[in-house]
Amino acid sequence: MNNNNSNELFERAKQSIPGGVNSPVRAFKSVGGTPVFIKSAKGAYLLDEDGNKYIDYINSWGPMILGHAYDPVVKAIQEKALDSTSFGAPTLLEIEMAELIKSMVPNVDLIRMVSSGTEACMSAIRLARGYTGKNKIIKFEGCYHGHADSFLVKAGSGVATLNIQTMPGVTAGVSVDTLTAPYNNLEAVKKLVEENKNEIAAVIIEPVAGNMGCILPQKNYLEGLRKICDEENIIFIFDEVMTGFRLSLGGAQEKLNIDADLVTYGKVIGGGLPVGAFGGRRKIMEHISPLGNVYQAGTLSGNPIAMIAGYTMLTELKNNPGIYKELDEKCSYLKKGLPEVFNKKGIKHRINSLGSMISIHFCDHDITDFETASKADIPLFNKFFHHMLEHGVYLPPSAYESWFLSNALTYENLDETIKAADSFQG
Ligand code: HOZ
Repeated sequence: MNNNNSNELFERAKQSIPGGVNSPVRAFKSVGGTPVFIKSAKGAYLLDEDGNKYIDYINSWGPMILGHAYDPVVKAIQEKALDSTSFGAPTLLEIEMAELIKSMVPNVDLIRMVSSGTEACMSAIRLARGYTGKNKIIKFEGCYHGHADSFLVKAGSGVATLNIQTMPGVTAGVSVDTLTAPYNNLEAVKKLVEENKNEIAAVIIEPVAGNMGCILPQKNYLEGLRKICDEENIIFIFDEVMTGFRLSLGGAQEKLNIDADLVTYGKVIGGGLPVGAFGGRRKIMEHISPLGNVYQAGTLSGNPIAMIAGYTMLTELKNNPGIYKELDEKCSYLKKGLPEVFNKKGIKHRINSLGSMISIHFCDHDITDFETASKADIPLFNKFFHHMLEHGVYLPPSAYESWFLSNALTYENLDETIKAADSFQG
């Protein structure tokens, strides 16, 4: 595979951009080698600057549920851009977007648009603190809620990928208010709540974790957290940046049949443009300015181009809910096919998946939290990543990320993927 152009571009990028990338995971630092520079994408495929074509399992880390450059979304963006790209003033489209989301997520009464998942989670935490009058939060080891200071404690995604243990730039004063517990361990949360009686404002969780690979909540775990939050006047926040509108129309809340108090969204609701949002019950959300005094703002919040992209994609999903079954079936096909080839070679592995989120850990133990994920064979994953890339399959360049399927994937693509894995010697 020729990578001359990507290699040259990476060298050039490093002269002007820190590490040559605008987000650390992209740099291939943990898997090694040089990142491929993407020129364009259509449907299930990415095309790089050297003309190599890849089946895409990142899909912009979630949003491309319908595949890249999905015609109705592209057309809507093109048309909307003719009316100007930003106003910094209210629009009809923002109301339509909020109404659309409310129609899909019943426990959202009010929703505020922002420009990223980081902003959404950061604002939800501020709101929880403002609403409860308490300071501390509980997050889970290996969960990633964006790069706001409060969340960079035992975080997943790039923080885990790059094995960053201490975080220069985040003050001890901030970190002290972030308590952490292992994922899927209810007892640890009970203990933290007990030790910090009447001090916990919020519990924030990825209801299906996607930043330490894909990890599912065990039976009654989220229900147990829900109960603790109810008993202790703690705001239960679901970070649905990845799962929202991906696992089902109503996201993880619907798929797992459990309600959070606040829910945060990200890239998915922008259809690939920079968008985030946080929402929930009116009694909590009405504490946000200008209704209340919890301040939160943004010139580009509700940006018309981002809104039309998201609105168009969410409308497609709402009008074609059968897409979720198709995605589930495609993911199940992969989940069945990959073990067949690994088992033939005696490659020990675990595959976790739900809906269209899936990941592989090379190990002989179940993956239920960050500790079990980090005990998997990371060097073997890195080798697998490069093998698949060489064979035209683009996976997340880290064992600590979920893969995301798009419905543009055909069964032929899935067979090609399984065939590529079949030639991996371990
Ligand atoms: N885990 C991140 C998505 N939630 C990866 C994307 C990034 O950090 O660039």
